Amino acid sequence: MQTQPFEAAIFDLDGVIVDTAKFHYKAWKRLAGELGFAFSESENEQLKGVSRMESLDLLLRAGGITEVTTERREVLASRKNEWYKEYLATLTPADVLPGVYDFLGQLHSRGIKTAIASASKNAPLILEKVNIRPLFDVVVDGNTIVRAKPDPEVFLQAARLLDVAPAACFVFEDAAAGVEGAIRAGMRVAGIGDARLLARAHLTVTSFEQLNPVSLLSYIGVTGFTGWGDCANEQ
Ligand code: B16
Ligand code: MG
Repeated sequence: MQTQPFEAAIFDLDGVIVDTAKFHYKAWKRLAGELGFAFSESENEQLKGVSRMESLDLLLRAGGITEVTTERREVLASRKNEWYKEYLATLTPADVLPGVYDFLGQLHSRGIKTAIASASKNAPLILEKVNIRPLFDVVVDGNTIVRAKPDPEVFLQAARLLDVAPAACFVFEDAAAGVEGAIRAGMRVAGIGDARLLARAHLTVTSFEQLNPVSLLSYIGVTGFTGWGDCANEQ
C-alpha cells in the first residue's frame, strides 16, 4: 500500500471544477441532430475526458457515419466548438461545482499544491469566466499536451511543473479516460460521479461535498485504502 505523503492535488476541469460537461453534451447532441441521428447521454459518457477530434470520431461512429474527410471533420468539430463557446458565455463563478471552493481552501491551508489537468483547449477561457485560475499553482490543458487522456501525459506534466513525484499526487476525475490516465501516471485517483462508470478509481464520490480532506490526507499519507468510508464526510 501507498506510504508516500500526499503533496499535490490534480484536478480535471470539465465535470470536476465546473459543470461544463453538460454543455459539451448539448453541443454534440446538437451536431448529431444536424447530421440526422439521436445521441443519448449514455453514448456521451464515452466522450468525456477525451480530445475534441476523438470525441467527434466517437460521435460519428455512434451515428453510423464513416469515411469523413479531414476537412469535413475540421468543419464539424469547429461547428460544435462554436456552439460550446456560446454556452460557455453564460458561465459565472456561481457555476463552480458545490464543495470545490471549500475543498481547495482546506488543501491550501495544509500546504498541498494544486493543479488543473484538462484535455480542453477551452480551459483558459473557462477558468477566466469562473475566475478560479488564482487558486491553482499550475494549469496543463489541451493547448500544451500532445497525447490526450487516457494517456498519462497531462498528469505527468502537471506533476513535473509542480515539482512533485507522481506517487505523491492525488487526482480528481469525472471521466473513465481520465481515471485510466491518472492510474497510468502512477497516481491515486478519486472518481467524481457514478461509481459504476468510474470503477477503476481508488475511491468514488458524487461531489466534493462528500469529501473530507482531513480523512483524505490521512488515507493518502498514513493509512492504506480501506474503503470509501475513510474519506466520506460524517454529516
Ligand atoms: P475542448 P476535461 C475535456 O475536458 C472534456 O471532458 C471532453 O469532453 C472534451 O472533449 C475535451 O476536454 C476537449 O475539450 O473541445 O474544449 O478542447 O474533462 O479533461 O477537463
Ligand atoms: Mg472531465
